[in-house]
Amino acid sequence: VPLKTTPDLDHTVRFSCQRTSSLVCPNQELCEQLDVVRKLRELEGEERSSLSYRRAVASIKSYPRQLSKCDREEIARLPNIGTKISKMVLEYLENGNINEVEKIKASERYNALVLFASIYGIGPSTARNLYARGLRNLRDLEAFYEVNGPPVEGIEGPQSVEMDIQIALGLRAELAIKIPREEVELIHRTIMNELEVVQPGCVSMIVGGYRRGKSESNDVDIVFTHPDASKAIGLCTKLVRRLHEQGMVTHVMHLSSFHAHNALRTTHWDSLEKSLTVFRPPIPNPTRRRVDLIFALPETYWTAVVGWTGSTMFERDLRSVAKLQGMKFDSSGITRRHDSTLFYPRTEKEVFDMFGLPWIDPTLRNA
Ligand code: DGT
Ligand code: MG
Repeated sequence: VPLKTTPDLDHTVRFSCQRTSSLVCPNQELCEQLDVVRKLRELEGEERSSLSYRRAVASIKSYPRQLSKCDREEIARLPNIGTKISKMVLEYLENGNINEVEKIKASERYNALVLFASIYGIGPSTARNLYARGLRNLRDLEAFYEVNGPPVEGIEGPQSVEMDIQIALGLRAELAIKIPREEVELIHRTIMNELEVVQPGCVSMIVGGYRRGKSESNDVDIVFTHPDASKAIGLCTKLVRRLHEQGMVTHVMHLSSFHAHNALRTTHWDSLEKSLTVFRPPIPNPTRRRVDLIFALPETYWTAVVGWTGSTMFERDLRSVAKLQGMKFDSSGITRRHDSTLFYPRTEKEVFDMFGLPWIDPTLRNA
């Protein structure tokens, strides 16, 4: 039975995990404009400033109706919006655009950094280094990383970040194509059929943007577990091997196994085993897709589901709320800081209850 969200959650509360944020909001274009500044600041390594814009955009995302230039007081009441950003908001409401945003969008540096950082493995600082070396476009990137065609298939996993980048760059044209919901579902069904062969009785959920209602995704994120913990361990590697044998997983971008979640408690293991793969759906003329497979132990399934449903801003605020309560939240569990007690919610709702948060439907976590 789907849980119902409190319809009128206060949009002026501080953290985005206490509010509802729909996929498309009444002030969508304004949010997209401010997000350009957020992105530039992030690419320039100005984390604090970037976070201010991210928070401001999230506040506007939760505002329930379209803002107009007469709404000065309403804007002043929105959380996380300071003088500078509120001026930009008013500029947009007066003129329909923001001068600073127009300048950023027209700049060669911004466009090159956005392009570079769109390649898996290239973060902001690498992007800036590449720009400083004089690289400007895709051809420059391909020449720099010596990419001339699709990468050799195999699941050994890259030995270096450069190899990650080479794979992502070699497959860029394919991986840039968005995945419609029906195909996300087909990929999920296909993988579950193969998993049933490897280990019967697993359960799973499609998470990420798909679960938040996006009509098209950049990748497919799936969280798995098995009710019997002893059967869940090591499954990720087995599944990836099987999918590779069936010709479906062509590359592994990153493979991590169990590692410590709480460094102070060596007895507890991060129960998330994950594999970031390139997947070729068994359909005519397939497009290769990025598929993230995340394996949790049964007791951490629900924190993994919450942690991988997103959005990134929602997750960030969930961690902040947890921290204010002396707790640590991440995808692999909830820990009380002072005595390292671990908590294992048995439903998704229990994760919210644990932090005194209202239930927010996944489709309203688009902060
Ligand atoms: P997209 O771009 O259409 O795939 O949109 P999303 O929202 O599915 O974005 P994605 O796939 O990058 O991430 C899904 C959520 O999973 C996101 O809210 C943050 C979380 N997530 C992504 N990568 C990691 C990771 O390495 N560790 C953990 N714990 N969470 C992650
Ligand atoms: Mg995703």
